[in-house]
Amino acid sequence: MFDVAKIRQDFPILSKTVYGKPLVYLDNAATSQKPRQVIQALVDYYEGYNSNVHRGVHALSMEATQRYEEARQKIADFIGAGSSEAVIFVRNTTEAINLVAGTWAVANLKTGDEILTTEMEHHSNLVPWQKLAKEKGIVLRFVPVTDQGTLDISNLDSLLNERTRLVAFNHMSNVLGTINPVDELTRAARAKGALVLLDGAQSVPHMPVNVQELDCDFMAFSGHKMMGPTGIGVLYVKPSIMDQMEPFLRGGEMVKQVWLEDATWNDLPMKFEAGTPNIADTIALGAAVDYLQALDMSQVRQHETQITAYALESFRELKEDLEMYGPEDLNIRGGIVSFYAHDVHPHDLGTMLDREGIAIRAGHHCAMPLVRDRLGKAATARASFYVYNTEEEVDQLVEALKQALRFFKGRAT
Ligand code: C6P
Repeated sequence: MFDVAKIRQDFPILSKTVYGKPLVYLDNAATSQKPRQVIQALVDYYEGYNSNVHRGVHALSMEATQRYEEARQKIADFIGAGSSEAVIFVRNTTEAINLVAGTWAVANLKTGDEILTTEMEHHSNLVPWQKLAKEKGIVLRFVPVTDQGTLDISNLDSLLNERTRLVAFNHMSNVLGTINPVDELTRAARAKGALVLLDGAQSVPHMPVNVQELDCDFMAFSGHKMMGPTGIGVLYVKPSIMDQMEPFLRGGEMVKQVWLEDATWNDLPMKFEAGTPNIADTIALGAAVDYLQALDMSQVRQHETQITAYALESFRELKEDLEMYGPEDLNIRGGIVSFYAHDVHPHDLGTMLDREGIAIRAGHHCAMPLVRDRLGKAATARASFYVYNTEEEVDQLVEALKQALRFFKGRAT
């Protein structure tokens, strides 16, 4: 059974009060909270076997290396990568996508080639491609977003052609909560011989994800959104493609032989991990994966679907005052609820909710082309859920929203 009360006990921060009110943490799409098990993994490393990896012959280094590589294997298993060699450690989703843009794309794309992405991307999956487009004369195309907050894939034929080399899109939108149709997009990409990059920042923490079943070539995600520490992220690369990629950063660790004027590269995936890696946080991400595996990702998804259904239903009584975004169909909707109150700026709303101990995010969510240009708002408010959130917390959110709306409406008249 999915025992939320028991889960909550694993997260020390959830017993905190903010302005004298119990913390209601609804900013999980920005970063998740960390269970004791993850925090303890950090303490264990620093207190018990802190040392560098892949270098020493001493006991501490061997233990650190073993645990670091065990974490890689856990993560590979978690996303169904088939082999731990397919997992490259980076800082976060942003760095993972930059790695693909700076290596595979620089080497393989030429003037006139095209990249298809979407109007609902996080800046991380736009700005690296813009750089490439400007420097190499690559054409960017965008799948539009419907009024329901889904991708309009009805005109894929006109967006894809023989020059399309990459289709890069998010698995789940961080603004709309939309779970995108990977199958359709991947099939269409394959038909044109294009590779597929999935931004899994919002999907990997919240639902079962199997990169081989999804048939993507690259998948990027961040540890800090899935109960792991900040500063550790993952790039999955299909091994046949990684084999042909040049290194991203150069220096120690990623080399096999070095002469004064030349060098050869280390085995995969170390060829892509230059310098001393983020050892403690990698091992702690392994602990986060253990925690999620024990919960069972299908159960995680089911719990969040329930909370989202409850939130969408509860928000109905505010429908006169709010504009809501994202699909209603919970089969294609994750635990993200973005909204805009007609009478209150999202930042004012965020500040008022904060005074009630409720943490939401207000802003453009690093998706300006979607929020500003497609939704027509400078900012939205966003509540995002995780395994420890409860229906009572949704009630508290709705109650605080009502209060805030009453307050601002009173001032407006
Ligand atoms: N979205 C949010 O509040 P980093 O910052 O590299 O760990 O993750 C970037 C990123 C990439 N893609 C998607 C879909 C994301 O949601 C994010 C991070 C956070 O929505 C911070 S802006």
